[in-house]
Amino acid sequence: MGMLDINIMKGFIRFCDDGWQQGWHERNGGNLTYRLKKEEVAEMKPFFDETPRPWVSMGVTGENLAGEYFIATGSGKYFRNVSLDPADCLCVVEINDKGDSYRIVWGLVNGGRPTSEFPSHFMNHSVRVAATNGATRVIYHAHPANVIAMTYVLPLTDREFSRALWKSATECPVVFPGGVGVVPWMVPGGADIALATCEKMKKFEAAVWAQHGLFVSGPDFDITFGLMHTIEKSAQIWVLQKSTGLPELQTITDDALRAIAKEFGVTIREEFLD
Ligand code: 2HA
Ligand code: ZN
Repeated sequence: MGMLDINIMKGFIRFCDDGWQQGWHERNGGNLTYRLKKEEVAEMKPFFDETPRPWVSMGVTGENLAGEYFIATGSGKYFRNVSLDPADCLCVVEINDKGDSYRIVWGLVNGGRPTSEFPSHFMNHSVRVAATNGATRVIYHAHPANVIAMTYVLPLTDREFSRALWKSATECPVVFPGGVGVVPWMVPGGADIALATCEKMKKFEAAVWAQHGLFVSGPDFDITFGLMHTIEKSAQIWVLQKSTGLPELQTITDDALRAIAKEFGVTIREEFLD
């Protein structure tokens, strides 16, 4: 029995592998973090390092995440390699009691630090935990090609992207009835993109990063991976449809979106409908 036999760690590794298989993680692209449950931390504790590494200030504060533990992908690590050598590619970090610093308690055995987007992930966990009464545990960033392609040709508004995605596949209004937010192009890895994403994530569970990728959140691995997958599949249909060059003869109407929402008992964001 070791760290890699623990179910939640197996799930994290499988998630990374699935993202790689989908083609969303060229080179070191993308990152994943999971906020551990108390009982999962207890299961892992016997395998933590005897001496935790030093505290590292994050430059951002999430008071509602004080004392929490996260599994995170490592900065510069490749999703392609995670399942081959999890202890080299991943880490578990503990957050201090002020919610402004982390320290590594397991993993990254050959050195390194959590993902370059850790401040972004951390702040977005904080915002989503507040927005969902503690339900959110997963934040996931990937580079799915069709979502990125859309950001070159559609106006970068929440409304335009939500409508285009909802209308490209019938399941979309059920899977993300709240729609998606859109963040304009920004330098990755910094505080600015973290703050801009947080603003969107107060309202949405997913945010498109123009000319870069997609950022999603959710309560567990299945739902979060499924959200990334559903949005990218819809974007693929949108791109394929436009690529035919043929005029659009029919689509899912706004009233049809309302009807789907009613049938499936979800609240679609009415302000985005005509
Ligand atoms: O981890 O995807 O946005 C590499 C990235 C940064
Ligand atoms: Zn990225």
